[in-house]
Amino acid sequence: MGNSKSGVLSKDLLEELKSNTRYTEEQLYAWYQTFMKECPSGQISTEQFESIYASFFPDADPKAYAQHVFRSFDSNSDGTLDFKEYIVALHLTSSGKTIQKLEWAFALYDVDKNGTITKNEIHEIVKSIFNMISKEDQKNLPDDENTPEKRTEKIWAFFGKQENDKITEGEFIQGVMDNKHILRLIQFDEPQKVQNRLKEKKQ
Ligand SMILES: [Ca+2]
Ligand SMILES: [Ca+2]
Repeated sequence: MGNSKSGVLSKDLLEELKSNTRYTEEQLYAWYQTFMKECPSGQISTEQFESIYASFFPDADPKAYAQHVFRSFDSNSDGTLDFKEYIVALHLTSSGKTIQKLEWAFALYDVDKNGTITKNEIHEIVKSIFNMISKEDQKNLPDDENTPEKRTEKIWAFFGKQENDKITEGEFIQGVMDNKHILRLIQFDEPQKVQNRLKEKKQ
């Protein structure tokens, strides 16, 4: 990571990102230029990430959700997003495969990163998602999913879990692939919207 501050994209990282994403060398160089221009330190802080969300959701309270998304992208848990984590996130949310998106959704919901999801963790993420839904839109939600508590119950029931059970990554991915309702209820498309708008802004 020390090298990332020199302003040059290292060959190793370039090769790694080329093989892990669908981006070309030219695209990666272009992203790198933009990234270093916006974040000369080579790292995005939680605060910067939150302020990006805040600027896109001025009428909502996206702070908690932004923190969860940040955590899920911060794969080495050092409290910042470097260029590699940024590109992996960008690729994942804009053009990744379904299975990769679901692996990421699992990471988002696994708040304490211990490899399983509890009902409390579902509730915590669902609460942060509700803070992003306008009051108007909340009025249009079905009766049995119009509060974080009800929506959590509904998701938990779809997975067929008892109160103190846990969901493994395999169960989570299978459950979401088998049941379109769960996919809608765990709704995680906001980062993609943010990324799309960032791209529009930068081009
Ligand atoms: Ca990191
Ligand atoms: Ca957990």
